[in-house]
Amino acid sequence: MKLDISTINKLAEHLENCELQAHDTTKITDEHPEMDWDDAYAIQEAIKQRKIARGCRIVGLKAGLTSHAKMQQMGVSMPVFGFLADYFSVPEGGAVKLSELIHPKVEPEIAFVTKKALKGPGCHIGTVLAATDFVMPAIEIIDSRYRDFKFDLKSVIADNCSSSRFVVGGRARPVEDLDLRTLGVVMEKNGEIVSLGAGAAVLGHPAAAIAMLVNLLGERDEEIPAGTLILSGAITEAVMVKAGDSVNLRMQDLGSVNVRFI
Ligand code: OOG
Ligand code: MG
Repeated sequence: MKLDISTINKLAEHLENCELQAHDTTKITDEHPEMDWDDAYAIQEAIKQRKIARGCRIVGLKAGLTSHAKMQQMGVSMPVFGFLADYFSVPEGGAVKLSELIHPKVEPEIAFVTKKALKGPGCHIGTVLAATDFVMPAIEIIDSRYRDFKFDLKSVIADNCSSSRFVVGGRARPVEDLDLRTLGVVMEKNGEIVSLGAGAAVLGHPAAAIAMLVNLLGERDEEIPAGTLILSGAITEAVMVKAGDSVNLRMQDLGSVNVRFI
């Protein structure tokens, strides 16, 4: 760690205020180029603790930058993880208020819900599949607090990986009868196709993103409990949305999920 605890808390407060007040900021590594990976996750953790202290529940986890499409779009090269708070959850078919966000984008993702605890090291696709209760289609709404979505990995980790809202829906299905690699994904905005893909876009197999997350948390001696919702990361590039837009995500064998922006 390169930053002291008061700097970590100050940066957490700053980034969380940007989130809660929907205003953007310059990336924090501009002022703190010395910060390291542990500092970045410590800031994210401090944001989580601020929310818990205010009575928020943490309802899940997310992996991010797990596809080449996303890494290329954001100019970064390594997956990251963040947390999901209760108020991030939008009901299926629900409306997201743009006044609460800065510059949201939507991403098509496969959501996993676990039925057994997972702990690294050594977690692999097989462990993840054996511990998965069911998968569901998810639209993640990301909203980087950084101006123009311009950031580096440490800045985005500190900013809880741009987490902002998510919608899960469609059909919840156990993984036994699904090939998550060839699972086709079609996302439409206002009736026009804006992204197409298949599960394999995420690290070759979406369960590999969950395994990566489990192993990263294992380095901190943390386990993921049974019953956890985990977003495995965008299959395609994220797509900008504005007021009046309506987004539909269809996944092969998993039905569809919708969200509107007002
Ligand atoms: C970082 C979050 C990326 C994903 O699914 O890849 C992410 C960002 O692009 O702002 O959620
Ligand atoms: Mg995402």
